[in-house]
Amino acid sequence: MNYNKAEFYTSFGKFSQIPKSDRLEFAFSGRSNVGKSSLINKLLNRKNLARVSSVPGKTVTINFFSVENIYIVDLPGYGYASVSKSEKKQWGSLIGGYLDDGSRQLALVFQLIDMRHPPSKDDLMMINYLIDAEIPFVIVFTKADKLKPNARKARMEAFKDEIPCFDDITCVEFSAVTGEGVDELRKIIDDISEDAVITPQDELYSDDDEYEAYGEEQKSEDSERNITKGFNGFLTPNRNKN
Ligand SMILES: Nc1nc2c(ncn2[C@@H]2O[C@H](COP(=O)(O)OP(=O)(O)OP(=O)(O)O)[C@@H](O)[C@H]2O)c(=O)[nH]1
Ligand SMILES: [Mg+2]
Repeated sequence: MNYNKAEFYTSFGKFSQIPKSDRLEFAFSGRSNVGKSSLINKLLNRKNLARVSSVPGKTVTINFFSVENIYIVDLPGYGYASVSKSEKKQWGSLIGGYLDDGSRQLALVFQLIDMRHPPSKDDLMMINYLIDAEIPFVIVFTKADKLKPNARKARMEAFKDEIPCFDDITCVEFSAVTGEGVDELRKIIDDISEDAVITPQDELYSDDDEYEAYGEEQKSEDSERNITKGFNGFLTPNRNKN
């Protein structure tokens, strides 16, 4: 994939406004200020395509960037203390609506966690949500440049106990300052995009009842084709196994 070919596509503050798409989507999730926009800029080789905020909580929209035949999706950050109740509600319906939308081809979520700190309550809620919803995800530990080697080692060791199903989750250590981890992220996206079988939009089911009516056999056939549930490398961990 030529990451230099990225363009800003569109931005939405309400889930209902987001147009359907036939493209694979790679979404970046994490608390406000964790470095989502900085990571996307690094990934796409641009200084300020995804705006980096000095004030946390600035990105309250879902922003789509187009790279060749995929979309990179910058999700609004969570966990910013001083947002109002109504803003929180808007955030919830925006993210929840997006992640729950069975008619999109969400290939993978990159869940960002600040490497310097234990995961927040909201981070853990997100991770548990992704596991329970069977959404394939990778954890990216950000701001790696801010830790000295020993502190970094200690933090990475601590994450093993702090994050559920840690052993089954693919993790990438990243810094937007040094560029560490960026090749790894590109490779993950490239590998999925190359292997992907794109399901045409009109064959995706957004109505669960209609989906049920197809019966189990058809359903499993569908799920093999629908890569949102079937990409082998990053299947979400099975909680029952642990
Ligand atoms: N040292 C260092 N600073 C970083 C890194 N990534 C992001 N930052 C800084 O952290 C702050 C927040 O970065 P953003 O990329 O705007 O974070 P965000 O997750 O997009 O935040 P919201 O849009 O509010 O959700 C900025 O001041 C960045 O310069 C990194 O890898 N290393
Ligand atoms: Mg941002």
